[in-house]
Order: sequence, then C-alpha cells, then structure tokens
Amino acid sequence: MTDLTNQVAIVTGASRGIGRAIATLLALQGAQVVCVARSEDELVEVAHKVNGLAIVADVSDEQDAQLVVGGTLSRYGRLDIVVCNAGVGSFNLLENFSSEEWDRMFDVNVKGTFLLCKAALPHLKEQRRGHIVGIASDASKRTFVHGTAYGASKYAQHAVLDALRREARPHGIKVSVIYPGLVDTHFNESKPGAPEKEKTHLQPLDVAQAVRYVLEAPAHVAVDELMLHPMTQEW
Ligand code: NJP
Repeated sequence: MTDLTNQVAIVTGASRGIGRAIATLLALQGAQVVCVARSEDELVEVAHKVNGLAIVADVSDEQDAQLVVGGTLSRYGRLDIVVCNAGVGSFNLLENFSSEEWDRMFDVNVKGTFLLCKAALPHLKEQRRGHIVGIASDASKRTFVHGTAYGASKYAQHAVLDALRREARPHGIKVSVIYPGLVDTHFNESKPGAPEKEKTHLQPLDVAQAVRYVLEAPAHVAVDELMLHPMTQEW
C-alpha cells in the first residue's frame, strides 16, 4: 500500500463539493494539501481545516496553473499528487446553449486539466514518480439529452488523461481517472443536503474514498479507471 503521509497533493475545486471532501480525506491520511479554487473565503476555510495551503486560482488560466505548481513547490519543496477535480456543468438542448457557455465548460473541464498537468509534469518527470487523478464523469462515456456540451467536455477531459497515461507511465507517473455518477454537491447550482438525495446520489465522501483507493494502491499497481454510481441511477 502507498502511504500518503507527508505526500504533497494539489486538489483543484477544493472550495466545496467533491474537491473539499478529497482535500479533507487526504489530509486525514497525513498528506499536505494545497487547496485551489476561485472563492477565497471558502477556500481559506477549507485550507485552515486541513492545515494546508490555499491558492486562489482559476484553473483555466495558464499563468494561474503555473503559479499553483510554483507556490506548492516553494512552500513544500515537492509535489506528489495532482487531483484535477475543478469542473462546471450546465444542461440544455443544443440549440439553447450559448457559445460562451460551451467555452466555459471546455475552459474549466478540459483546458483546466490540460494546464495543470502541463505545469506539474516537468517536476513529476524529474522525480520519476507522481500520481495524477482526474475527476471526470460517467458522462465521459455515455451521451444523453441536454448533455451535448458537458458530455463533450467530459469526453475530452477523459481523452486528455487517457493519452497522458500512455505518455506518463514510462516516467513512473500514474494517471487515474474517476468517473462518478450523480453526486450531492453544488454542481450545476444544486443545493446539497436534501434527505431524499441520500438514496439517489453519491456523497462527496464516496468519491473521495475512490480517490484515496487509487492513491493508496501499491507502487506496482496502476488503477487506471474507477467508475461509481448510486445504486438507484440507471447506467
Ligand atoms: O461541483 P461543485 P462538484 N477555477 O460545483 C471549482 C464532476 N462531477 O464538486 O472556483 C478553479 O460543488 C469550484 O470552486 P470556485 C464535475 O464535473 C460531478 O460536484 O470557488 N476552480 C468548486 O470548488 C467536476 O469536475 C458530478 O467556484 C473552479 C468546484 O470546482 C467535479 O465532479 C457528477 C473553477 C465545483 O464544485 C467536482 O464537481 C459527475 C475554475 N475556473 C462528475 N470553476 C455531480 N456533482 O453530480 C469551478 O459525473 N471551480
């Protein structure tokens, strides 16, 4: 089993939802967590709780991505884990989507993943070790009505990480992708916490446990993909 104690992990989208649960769980395993998102107040609160570092950044901005990696290295002197979790989604018929909304999903979900991996890779390659985890979606592997833009962005994010796995493995770097179904978070302006969602949705902690599982796999084991759904969700 890989021990996460003192491993340095960047978690994007850590201000709420799944990212917040991942940051909290990794810190509980002894990791040093760098929390990344745009909402400063929430982010600082999470970073304080996990005794980690808050870096306010927009993952779709290349300079910000470089600053996240640079800030991590100057604070901790190393980087072991990168969790590309930040994401946005909205759902509508194709003809009702604005091109701005299309761009927003691709900027955060695809370009955000690309930019952070790009910034982190030289360091992971140099140390010949590291683990990148992407939070994609079951919508990375199936299409549905109202899901053209989000699904396209999540298929693309999955493709980026799938191809990167092939590039990274010869350098000793693992790339794992998690594909959750419905999760009870603020996603798409939802309000989490309704009692009926306990059956119909996963909890953020369920996804965080999946991340922990792939990270704790023994050094010789690469968990490439992991999909999880609530029991009630059709797949
Ligand atoms: O959503 P939410 P989730 N730069 O809205 C951050 C995937 N997923 O936790 O910047 C930096 O509660 C935002 O922070 P802020 C989904 O595609 C979900 O459910 O402060 N950060 C917040 O911390 C996504 O990849 C479901 O607004 C940015 C976080 O992202 C991941 O799970 C199902 C940012 C979003 O928190 C986490 O989403 C599924 C930016 N430009 C996949 N833009 C589901 N919930 O049902 C956003 O299959 N963030």
